Amino acid sequence: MKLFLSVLFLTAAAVALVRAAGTDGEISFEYHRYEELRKALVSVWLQCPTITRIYTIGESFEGRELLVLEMSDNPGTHEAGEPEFKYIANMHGNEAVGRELLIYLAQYLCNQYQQGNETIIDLVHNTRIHLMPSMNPDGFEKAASQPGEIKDWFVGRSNAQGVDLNRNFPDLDRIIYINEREGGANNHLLQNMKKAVDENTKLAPESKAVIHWIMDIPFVLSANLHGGDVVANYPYDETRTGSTHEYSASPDDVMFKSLARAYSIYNPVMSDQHRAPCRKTDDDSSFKDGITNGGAWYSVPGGMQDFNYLSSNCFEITLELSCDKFPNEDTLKLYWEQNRNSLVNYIEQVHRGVKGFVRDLQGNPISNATISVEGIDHDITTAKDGDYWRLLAPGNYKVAASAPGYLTVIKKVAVPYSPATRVDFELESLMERKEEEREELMDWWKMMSETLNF
Ligand code: GEM
Ligand code: ZN
Repeated sequence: MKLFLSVLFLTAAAVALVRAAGTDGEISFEYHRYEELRKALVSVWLQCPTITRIYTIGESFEGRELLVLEMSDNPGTHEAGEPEFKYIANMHGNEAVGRELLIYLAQYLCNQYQQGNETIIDLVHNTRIHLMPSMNPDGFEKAASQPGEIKDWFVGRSNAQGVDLNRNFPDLDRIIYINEREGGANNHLLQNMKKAVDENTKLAPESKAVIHWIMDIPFVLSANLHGGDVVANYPYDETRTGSTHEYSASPDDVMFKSLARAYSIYNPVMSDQHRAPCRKTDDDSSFKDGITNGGAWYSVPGGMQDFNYLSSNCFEITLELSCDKFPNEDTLKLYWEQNRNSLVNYIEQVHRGVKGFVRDLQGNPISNATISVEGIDHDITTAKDGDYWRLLAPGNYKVAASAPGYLTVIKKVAVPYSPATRVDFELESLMERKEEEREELMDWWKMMSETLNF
């Protein structure tokens, strides 16, 4: 309600703003403080009302809204079979480039949609895209309030309670590493623990809000935008042994590399083999083609990236976009140009692998069915309408759909680079199977007794 009212209030102001600046269709490359960020999102909504929606997932410690701009041909609803994507920026409040890039991305997608760009129209029609420019608005205000153009390296990184949000997520890596050795779940490790999340006093409000968001929406793919280096970082972030640097492959290592590369390849700075490290003292030895495994770079326990992968169906990578965390305003246009194609191409990756529906023989959707791929020890599950998306690199796979009380079905699938291969499953209920067998037996007895004249 509060948001709705303030949106209405902002409407007039934003219309005036759009008209005054004559920015209809243009992007203004400047920093946006909290109020300006709100206005910028509202003006995208005003310009593209049929394909956008603004919502909030909660509040920061100091009460600022955690705003999201959604883009879809049907804003506000999950459409059966349509994958969901998210970008989150500025979880470290002092890392300002990602925050701005998501505002520009929203403006760009809206402009291109209106101008008839077929690629963007297809993307918006076939994907539900969520953009959260700032996960740590309090930290940003603190960083941005520093006088002068040169900002301190750390001021505003944490939230207003002093919590580093990228160390604040439940450390599911430790659980998965035990399960790998001793057996146990290989996905959705936080199942039935929503209450424990709510009661956990160590979780910052920003982390809590994002955890609920991840649990509530069937996200398929995501990226987390940071700054301070230039690389696309993929799971796992935490090393198995606890050592500081150690390649830490997830079961989806091949696909994660491909996803990270899909970002870096269109960013000329990120993919430059001869790029000098951001600082002479930096150890970039794990970087290749603009990508790195998280653990190989340095171990991060309690990060958001691995939390996505281990608690939900969502694959997330971490994008480091600039050597400076809070660069001069006049460089923002350059960062946009370096990242624009990467940002769009990365969203397109959500349409790879295998996708489809799991239903029973009557055609009813089976939600929470398990989709497993032979050789990859990480299952995903179906959403409410029985719809699923299993990101996979090109190759031949055996994909199984199973659910308690049903017979498992296995299918062989050839997966190209893209688009996703459609594979639907029809599962026979074990109850039905038993009933069928009983009827067959009865028929047989009837026939026998008739022939033998009992
Ligand atoms: C990082 S996150 C990205 C790097 N991940 C790993 N495993 N090295 C952090 O949270 O420390 C960097 C940043 O703050 O941007
Ligand atoms: Zn960061």
